[in-house]
Amino acid sequence: MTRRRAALLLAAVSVAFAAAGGATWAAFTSTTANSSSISAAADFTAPTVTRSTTSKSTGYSPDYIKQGGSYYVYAQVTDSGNPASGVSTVTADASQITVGSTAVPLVAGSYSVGGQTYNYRTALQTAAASIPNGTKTFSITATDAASNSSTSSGLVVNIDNILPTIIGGDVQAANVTGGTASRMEANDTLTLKFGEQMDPDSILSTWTGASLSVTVRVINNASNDQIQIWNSANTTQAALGTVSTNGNFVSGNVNFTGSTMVQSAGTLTITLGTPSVPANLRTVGANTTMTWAPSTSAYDRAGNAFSTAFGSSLTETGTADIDF
Ligand SMILES: [Ca+2]
Ligand SMILES: [Ca+2]
Ligand SMILES: [Ca+2]
Ligand SMILES: [Ca+2]
Repeated sequence: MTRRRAALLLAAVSVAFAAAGGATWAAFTSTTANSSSISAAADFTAPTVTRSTTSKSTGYSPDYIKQGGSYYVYAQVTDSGNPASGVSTVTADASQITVGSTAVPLVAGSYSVGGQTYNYRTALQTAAASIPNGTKTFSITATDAASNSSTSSGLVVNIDNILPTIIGGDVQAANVTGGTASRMEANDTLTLKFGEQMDPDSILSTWTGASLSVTVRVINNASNDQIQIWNSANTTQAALGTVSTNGNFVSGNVNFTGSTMVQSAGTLTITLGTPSVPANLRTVGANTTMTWAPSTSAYDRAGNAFSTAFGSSLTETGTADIDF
């Protein structure tokens, strides 16, 4: 093909597309004289919603909200094309959560929730006053500057209106393999179980549930020594209330520094670190039955705070046994 023929063909194609009226041409990338084809480049590709979540406005855990609660819809949106024309608008249909909210705009920015980053988020929304427990769906529509549009639908948010209580909870302790039973020591474990998964950020600010260094305080209290969990620096108490050992485990206060705490579903496992005053540790040598009074500051993934409606303290379950 001659250079002139190529130019004519290019012009003809341009006219044809302009007449069709549907396409926005971003650029022509190559028109080689020796080729019988013309490769044109434009953005015919709608943006992609890589991930999204609808989450309460506080804490760490994503994907959960409660009726009447405030929430955001987040999305990570990228546009492609050759070249991409760029994301123009992103909207959410959250009408199953908030009546009438069929096209809530998401604003570009840098957001983070549940350990993920997002580049679009709605303004703060308020869920309907009454939504049954279970799941609801939402969708996200993203449109690029060339008017290509895509919708991700059937996205799920969990509705949880049930307050965590002592029901389903437990407190247990275990002796480290090869350790001295009935004596607190490094690598013994304390297990605190809630009836449902809690938001770790409500227990210690910025905690994600991954293994975290903490200080375990054992407060001498005659024959009912008390246990509290504090942050690594031993300056902020975790919202885990107090465990009463009903045993004489220490003759004076002991801090287990470099202890660790990790979350798995509703269960927190605390592994004791190094005792600050080993001489204060005692071997109880008898069965003990612990009780645990959780904190009402802790809340679940939907933001429901721990409630004392069924009692403020729960008792170690199972057959009477030696602890630690
Ligand atoms: Ca709940
Ligand atoms: Ca032990
Ligand atoms: Ca004591
Ligand atoms: Ca026991």
